[in-house]
Amino acid sequence: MEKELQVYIDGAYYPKSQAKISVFDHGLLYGDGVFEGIRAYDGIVFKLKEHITRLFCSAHMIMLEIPVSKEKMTEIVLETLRKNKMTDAYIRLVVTRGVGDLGLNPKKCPKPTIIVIADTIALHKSEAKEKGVTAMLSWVKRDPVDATSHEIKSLNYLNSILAKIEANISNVDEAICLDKNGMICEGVAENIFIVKNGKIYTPPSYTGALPGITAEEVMKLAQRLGYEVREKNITPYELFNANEVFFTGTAAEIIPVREINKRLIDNGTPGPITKRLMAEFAKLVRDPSQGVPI
Ligand code: PXG
Repeated sequence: MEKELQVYIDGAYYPKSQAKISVFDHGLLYGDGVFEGIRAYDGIVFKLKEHITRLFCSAHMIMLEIPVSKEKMTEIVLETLRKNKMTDAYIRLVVTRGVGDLGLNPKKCPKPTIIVIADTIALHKSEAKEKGVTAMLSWVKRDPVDATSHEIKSLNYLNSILAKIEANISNVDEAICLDKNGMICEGVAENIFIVKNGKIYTPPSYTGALPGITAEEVMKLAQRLGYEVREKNITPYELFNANEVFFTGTAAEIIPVREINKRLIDNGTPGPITKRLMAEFAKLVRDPSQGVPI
């Protein structure tokens, strides 16, 4: 039998089947906690420092004091990968408010729970990368920045899940959320970009989108390749009439979008700038200078 995954919980490792936390944990009872999704490629954890920084920023916003330092958290992630002898992995880092009572007051939770799972990544079907995915604008508006903003990578993902359910029941691959002003915001777990007349645009984070680490890297990459990249408000009209549309995210990497609400994006095949960025990004994630070695 294959050896079970070893999961880190609060200082100890448990086989996957034994990796359990209390039903009184406020991460479960109230979605009170923060997380990161990180990837390792060929023994290098891509942008680990950036992910750890974002985890601590999310925690700072919800006044959750992570009981270990950033250095220690980095070491826990690396150690979990070593324990599982993994060089290519999807890493889920979760910090919850911890165990409390049946009341939402976080004051009643003395000790946050830290969980690190290193698993294999379920890659998108290669068809998605070659042909692009279908998507729909969902009726679910992204929570604005003065609400439970997705700038915080919190355990509250119902906003995205509601949108994803609409995509599922409409038989499309992905959903796109608008902000409360009707501007394009982001996918359910991806940032979004459009290409128009050779220039690249993405919505600003004040639309309520998560400041994606992949998006940031793709913007820098595109600039290095000589493209103009701008953050700007994007209307549904501009989205439907873009030359190219693509999503970015840790799990998705770069995925072309071929159709939105039954409107083809250009001729419905991945465009040249998307394809070039995909090829260059595939090299970037394997560049040892872009991450931390396991
Ligand atoms: N927007 C949202 C709302 C996200 O949750 C992104 C954008 C892309 O951000 P990064 O930093 O990954 O480029 C995300 C990322 C999962 C999973 O298992 C979710 C994400 C990433 C990895 C895995 O659902 N969300």
